[in-house]
Amino acid sequence: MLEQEKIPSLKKEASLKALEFVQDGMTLGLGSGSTVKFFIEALGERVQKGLKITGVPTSKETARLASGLGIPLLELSAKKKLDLTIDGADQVEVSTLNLIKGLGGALLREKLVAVNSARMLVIVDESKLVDRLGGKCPVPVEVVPFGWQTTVERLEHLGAEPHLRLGGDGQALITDGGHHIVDCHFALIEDAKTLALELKSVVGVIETGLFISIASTVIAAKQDGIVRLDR
Ligand code: A5P
Repeated sequence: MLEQEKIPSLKKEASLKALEFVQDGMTLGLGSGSTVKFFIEALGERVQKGLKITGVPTSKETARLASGLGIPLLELSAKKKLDLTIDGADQVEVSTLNLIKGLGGALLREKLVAVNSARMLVIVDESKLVDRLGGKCPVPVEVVPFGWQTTVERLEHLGAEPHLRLGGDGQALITDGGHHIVDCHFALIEDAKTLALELKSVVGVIETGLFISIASTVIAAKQDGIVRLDR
């Protein structure tokens, strides 16, 4: 049984392991979330000691953190092919390395940066590893604010139990891209690839938090050690 208080130190362990994948001269996609925060802090220390890398941030929050640590940054539009993206995940399906991402709200930029990278390295603690995606973890779906209520109805027709995500102010959350997020609850997802295509075809949907065949490697920190999974 994984105790909640052990999770931060496992996130940090996975992050430090990810540093081993970083080489001088690389352009790195910098993910978002509490796990990657540990990675970016450690990367910042290496940069201050002379490591030469450039980062492409996946959120305004990551950009703020990384630039504050002296990590040189570029926009994705300035560097279309990245060497490696390092990011967290909300769920990792162990048999496929398909992911659910976006509980932190940055899924659109995270996916754009990941698919423009030669490799995507995912860092997680063991609580994120699952046999099947879905269940208690919703699939975040980024939608256009215009007429979002109608998009929600179309999502319901796909079998989702959708909930508009609210921000701290109780209003609909606005993403870095100016959109809303609808958290779609499903039972365990039998065929994540098909569901991703179906969700993507809904009018009003911009992107989904289902990352299918994108992750190359997962580093999972478990209480009894670190596990590496490759696709
Ligand atoms: C951000 O939008 C998400 O995709 C995060 O990568 C994901 O939620 C993992 O976050 P934590 O590392 O905070 O669990």
